[in-house]
Amino acid sequence: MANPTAAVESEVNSDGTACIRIHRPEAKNALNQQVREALAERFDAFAHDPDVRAVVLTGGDEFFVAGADIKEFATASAMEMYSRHAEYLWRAIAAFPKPVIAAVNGFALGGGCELAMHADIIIAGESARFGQPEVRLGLMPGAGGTQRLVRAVGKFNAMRMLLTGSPISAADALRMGLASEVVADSDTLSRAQALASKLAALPPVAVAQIKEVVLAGADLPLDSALTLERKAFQLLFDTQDQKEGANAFFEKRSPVFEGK
Ligand code: CO8
Repeated sequence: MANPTAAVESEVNSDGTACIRIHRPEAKNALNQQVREALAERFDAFAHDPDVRAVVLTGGDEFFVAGADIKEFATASAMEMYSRHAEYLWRAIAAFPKPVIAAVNGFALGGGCELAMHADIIIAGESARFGQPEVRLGLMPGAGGTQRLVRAVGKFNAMRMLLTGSPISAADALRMGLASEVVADSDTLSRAQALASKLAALPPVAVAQIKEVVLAGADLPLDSALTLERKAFQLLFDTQDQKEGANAFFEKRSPVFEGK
């Protein structure tokens, strides 16, 4: 892949998609500070790159991410953990305005499961295992695991995962709503890329508004969320892409969306 940055590699494709790959096989892709900084840097860069309309996030064919790097916090004090301000790095991914598709084969544990939950769509290979094992280390999730998981799978599924630390299979993740699709391991990345390519061809302002309203609205009272939706819906009538979409429909041709 082009643009290697430490253990995070990325490439931008001509179809408007980008792929970000974590590549630290010696530690099962564990998220050390260097990987987290590189991830934040890539997401920041792609947020501002008009040639990127959708991102695939992967760890490769065999494992996604085995969590935060345990070596980096085994002996850390509370003030050391506080001073690292990992939340600034996670925020770059959480606030990323374009669709993110996680392609997950193998383990997505701890910070790896939390990273997958930052995505908008999760394509899981049959080998995928999702878990929040922090409790077994005398810890708890610290990057959204107690909050995003319960919102995704509900209290009783989330509590079982969080309190026991036991990972779940791809099939269980699909059943619970923690995966969007399960495919053969050999198809995970290509399926994610095909989906990203489809999203990249859609009107980017509408796509971004849908993502923003779904995420922001989920934590608002219904009336406020519906107001937010209505305002975003109205905003789209000022885009050229909305006119292009309607015109192409009546002219029985494929629309060409320019993000304007
Ligand atoms: N951190 C550091 N090194 C790791 C990690 C990790 N999370 N996971 C694996 N490694 C290393 C191993 O130490 C080993 O190194 P070495 O070869 O030098 O001994 C190498 O990767 C290969 O690992 P294994 O031999 O254990 O490989 P297996 O295939 O037998 O097992 C597993 C793979 C099941 C993934 C196993 O390695 C494992 O259980 N890993 C730890 C999983 C875990 O507990 N993750 C949660 C970490 S805590 C966390 O994520 C908190 C998040 C908080 C938010 C972040 C805020 C900073």
